[in-house]
Amino acid sequence: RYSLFPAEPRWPSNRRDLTYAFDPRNKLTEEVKTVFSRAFARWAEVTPLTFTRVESFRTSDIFIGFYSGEHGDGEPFDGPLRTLAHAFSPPTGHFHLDAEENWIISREGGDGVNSVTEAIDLESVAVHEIGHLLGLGHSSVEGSIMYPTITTGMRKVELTTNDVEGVQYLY
Ligand code: TQI
Ligand code: CA
Ligand code: ZN
Ligand code: ZN
Repeated sequence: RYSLFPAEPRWPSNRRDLTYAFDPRNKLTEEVKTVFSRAFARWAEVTPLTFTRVESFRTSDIFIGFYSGEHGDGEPFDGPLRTLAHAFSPPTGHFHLDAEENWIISREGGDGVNSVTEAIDLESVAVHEIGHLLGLGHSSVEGSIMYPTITTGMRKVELTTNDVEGVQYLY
């Protein structure tokens, strides 16, 4: 079953068209940014929410950035593996990723095998963290996006019925 945060925080009904921006200090490539837009699109498809990329970091609703170690919110990253990313519950919008992971972008329809040591699939983590950004906690359903396990190198990006039920309860 899906879970929510205790107070069931969610984006309010007058904020259904959300914007997101990338920390300009990261200088991300268009390829990396596209991975996030694909991840947002998966949640937009099953909710009344829309997600639009904007250039202006700070005035957006959702703030995405890659950081190393302590980065100002008291939840330091820890180098390769263990903590990969964190996202805060609504309506905060902070979505941080550990810059020291071996992030990979895997192909649609790929065989899930790759040669990068301890690779972490960026889109899989993005889809999971966006679930947290929208107010979902962890799910007990194995194989769901919000199930709290990911296998290195593996791509898991399709929302399951249980993920959809959780987000549709909120929105
Ligand atoms: N980061 C944890 C996570 O996103 C942070 C966290 C721990 C958390 N407990 C929480 C967030 C409870 C909200 C509520 O789950 S992580 C996965 C996993 C992580 C973990 O870096 O450990 C993914 C990031 F476990 F699901 F695979 C992404 Cl996909
Ligand atoms: Ca880490
Ligand atoms: Zn952080
Ligand atoms: Zn999680």
